Amino acid sequence: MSAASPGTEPAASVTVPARPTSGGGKRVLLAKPRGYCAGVDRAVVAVEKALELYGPPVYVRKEIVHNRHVVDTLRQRGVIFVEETSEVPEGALVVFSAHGVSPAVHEEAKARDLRTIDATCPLVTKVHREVRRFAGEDYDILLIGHEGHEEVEGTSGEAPDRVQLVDTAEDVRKVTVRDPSKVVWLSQTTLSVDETMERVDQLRERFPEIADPPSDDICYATSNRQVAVKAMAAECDLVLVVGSRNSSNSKRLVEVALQAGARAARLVDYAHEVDQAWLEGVETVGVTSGASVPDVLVMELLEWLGERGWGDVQEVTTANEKIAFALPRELRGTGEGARSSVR
Ligand code: 10D
Ligand code: SF4
Repeated sequence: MSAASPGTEPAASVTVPARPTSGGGKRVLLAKPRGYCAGVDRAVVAVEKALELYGPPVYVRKEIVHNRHVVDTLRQRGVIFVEETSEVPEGALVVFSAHGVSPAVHEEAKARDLRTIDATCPLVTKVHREVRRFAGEDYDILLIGHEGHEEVEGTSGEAPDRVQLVDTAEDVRKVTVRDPSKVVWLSQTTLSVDETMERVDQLRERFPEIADPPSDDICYATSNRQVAVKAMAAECDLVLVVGSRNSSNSKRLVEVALQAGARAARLVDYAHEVDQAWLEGVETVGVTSGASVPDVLVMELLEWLGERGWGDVQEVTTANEKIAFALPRELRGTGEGARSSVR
């Protein structure tokens, strides 16, 4: 992976405050960057704009992003979430989620005369383009990703005959290609950077000529959040990651925290889900959140911790993110630069 992700300024220096040496050492280390990425903010704004311009109901295929609070809030405002476009009434408006959809889904929507807004993150679209390009050049594409995840379903759908999903080490052992000199690996955007590199090493042992993606597929937000949690993990007795169970990048933060030396790590949607028993004997609590998580949920967790004695909060900054994306094409000119209100 590249040293600094695009749209990111590395912090001038990263200081992880040392533990207090004597008594009353309860403290919180708060990771930065955490929470909303540019693709999530754009997707949530797209739904808000659709509600504003066309009024409810607005249909959204799948969860716009994998966060319970975001989905529940938008549902209360008049969004109807569906699993498939076949559930959307003919002629109605449907938004495609940030995770992207296959060309077959676009075709189905067209056939049913649906009006569409495509909120696919531009960094996911970039991987779709790579699949089309390598498939066009007749490569076998080994897509590293998690089975059943919406993003890989959309990405694979660009060239189902050429893409094979590689999730586990066992998948690497089993996969076969037509011509080992014409094979490339690509990946889902929200994977563990370290685990992916392990998978790539295993693939390279089997296929020494395997080509790399033209640029990193794991996105800046995923890798920055992992770097931040890694920086503080070894100092933490417990890391609390705010995020939903179906959020790949949030779940990866729990794993990365544990691998980087946190004594324990847990995923919670809300502060009230924290079990008091997790805090027994704990001095340093690390806090971070996934790329689909509004910061208000992190603030509520800090308040909850503060009420229980963890009021000393120190931010550990490993990078400053500067990236923002233009609205989906269908919404251009409807007020650029807006930020989502579910934050
Ligand atoms: O599960 P996930 O990490 O891919 O999605 P989530 O909605 O939690 O975060 C945003 C990431 C997207 C839309 C994939 F690029
Ligand atoms: Fe885009 Fe990365 Fe955010 Fe996914 S996690 S929406 S790829 S910026």
